[in-house]
Amino acid sequence: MKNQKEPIVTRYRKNPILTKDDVPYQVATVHNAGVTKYNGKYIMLFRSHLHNGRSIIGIAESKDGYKFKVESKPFLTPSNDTAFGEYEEYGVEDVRISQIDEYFLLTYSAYSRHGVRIGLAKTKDFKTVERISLITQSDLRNVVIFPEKINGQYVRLDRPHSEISKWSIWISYSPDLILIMKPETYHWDEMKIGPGATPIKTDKGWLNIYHGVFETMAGAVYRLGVALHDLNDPSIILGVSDEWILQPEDPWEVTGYVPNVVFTCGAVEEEDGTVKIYWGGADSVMCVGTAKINELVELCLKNPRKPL
Ligand code: BMA
Repeated sequence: MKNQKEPIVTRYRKNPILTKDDVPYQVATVHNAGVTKYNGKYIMLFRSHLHNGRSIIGIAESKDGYKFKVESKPFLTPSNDTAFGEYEEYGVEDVRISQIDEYFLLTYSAYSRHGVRIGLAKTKDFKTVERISLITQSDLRNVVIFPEKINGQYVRLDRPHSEISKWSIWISYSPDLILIMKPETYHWDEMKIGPGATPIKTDKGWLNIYHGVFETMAGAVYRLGVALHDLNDPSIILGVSDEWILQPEDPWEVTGYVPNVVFTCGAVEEEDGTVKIYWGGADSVMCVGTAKINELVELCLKNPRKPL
């Protein structure tokens, strides 16, 4: 285990890795990207605010996971098609990518006068994208789909806004919705928690990198934490780390469009046992850092806090 002074996530020394200046069309921010590997390359689907305050999704590509080149046109903008358009009028945000067989499933927040819902789309090649359906009722965002079917079912982590259990993580298998993890009182994630990156399969369980929010006198602070879910039944939580793994520290995480935010929508597992975690800094720029998967797993199991 690392000694206490060494951070569990090592920030890339050239962060931020992507900013609005790298985008060939006019945007105000680059943040909260889903990231995956396709054809040996890293694909990043990032969110940008336009100058009207609404968000669209751009696409960038990289050979090494650090240096990304943005394509000339956005990847996903609010649909003009009537079926989806009405629900995407206020913008599309925070894509998560999950590969199942030959398809990459994309979940994104669709904002409209009817509230925020999750849209599901799919792509095979990151050139064309096909919308499938809106998959939640309103007031639900941060949906992450597990990257394989478990016991024959698609499984997802949800974050409905429920008065019964505010801002918590639920799990659903097609029709079910089960509460699995709540914010912990007087803890770094006491205000809200939500799914972050697509879960990563390890021999000890599914590693879930999530975000937690703490309200301070100066506003909310967004941090990242980890939880471990049972491989065969991910509604069983094997452990939730008591400590956060990343908090806003760099200047571009502390100051920006929304101050004091690190927010993840994607992480990529590498063959050497590390994971590249991608996060938006202050809703303004994209950053990356690496961590050892076994250390993150150990953090979930050692001195875990209660999930509920
Ligand atoms: C959340 C979402 C994220 C954002 C975060 C901090 O509610 O809107 O997209 O990064 O707030 O502003």
